[in-house]
Amino acid sequence: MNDSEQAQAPRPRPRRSPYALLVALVLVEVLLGGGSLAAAAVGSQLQQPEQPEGCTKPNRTLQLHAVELPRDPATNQIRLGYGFRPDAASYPGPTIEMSRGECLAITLHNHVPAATLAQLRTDPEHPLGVSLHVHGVKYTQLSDGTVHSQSFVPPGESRTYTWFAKKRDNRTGSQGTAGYWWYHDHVVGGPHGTQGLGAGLFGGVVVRRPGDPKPDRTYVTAFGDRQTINLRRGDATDTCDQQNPQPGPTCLVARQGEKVEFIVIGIGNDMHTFHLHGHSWADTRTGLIDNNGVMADSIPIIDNKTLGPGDSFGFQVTAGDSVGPGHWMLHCHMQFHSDAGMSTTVHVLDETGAMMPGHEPGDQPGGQPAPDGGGGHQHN
Ligand SMILES: [Cu+2]
Repeated sequence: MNDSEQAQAPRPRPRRSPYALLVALVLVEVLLGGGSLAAAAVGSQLQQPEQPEGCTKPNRTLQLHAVELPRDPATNQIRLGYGFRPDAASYPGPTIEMSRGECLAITLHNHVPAATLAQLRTDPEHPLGVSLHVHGVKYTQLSDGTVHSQSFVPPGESRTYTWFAKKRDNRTGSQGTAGYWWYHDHVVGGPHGTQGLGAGLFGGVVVRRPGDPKPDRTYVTAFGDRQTINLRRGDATDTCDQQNPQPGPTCLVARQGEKVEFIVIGIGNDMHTFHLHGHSWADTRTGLIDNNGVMADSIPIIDNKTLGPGDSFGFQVTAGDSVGPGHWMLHCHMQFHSDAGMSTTVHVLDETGAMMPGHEPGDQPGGQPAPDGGGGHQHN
């Protein structure tokens, strides 16, 4: 039969589809009191495992709070943060440290007002809530932190997420989870949490193996859109008090000789290159060479690393190693990004804790308020 014949032929009677037949069968089954097929279909959704394979029961619990913070003074954008306490929320949120083999139950409490979440919503049909989505460690779909899996937290409610820092298993080929990762919202504003991320709901994760060196302090630097480090740029990236510097998201400070750990995260839409002055590290899982200290030429030693959206890496350096105290720049090495203010300073204090002269607030380049208030993507 060719096309024209088909067009003129009487249309065959529609056949009952196999789906319709299935539905009818289920209906009959349910009406007769069996209902086993329907129950199985519902049950498969309800009976998802809460813990990933290898974790029978969480061996640690943590409380995490999502709150609204004061708006960004430069752009008036909404700011949200995670914190171990509601009054200690920040962006980036607190670094979540895990030991290899550990199974962690994190209860997320959503204190962000519904009205704020509604303002960030891009589609009026999208549900209001926040979530916790993690990279690198193991979790089941119930801890995915997404809308489609219903694993988010409506305003005023709480939900527990289970993360497992699985150990490497050479027998099965499971690669393990040690290293540097990150967590973030995946729900605010839309199904990818773009507005939640842009408002500040992200933080670093590190999984340590037995024997991994512990740092004296850890800093997270998230490189994002509009030439921002931790959603700030220029002077706003560095608010260190020169006389009494207090470590925090906008004051990267360490004493000479301290082990300082950096967790570097790419958020948003742009590519970046992370560069730290005066310090270098091995391009490995931890930034260290663990081959009994034997230097292997096959492992690159770097001081600059390309970072795409969603990427994370980390490393430890000895502050001021071979170079002494000072004001060491940390910046994106895409030149127009650093010129626009994507730059901050790591202050290495001397052994007495004093800051070297030669750095005044306002020394950062750029620092003009980012003109785009809507989380868009632009170069300027
Ligand atoms: Cu950049």
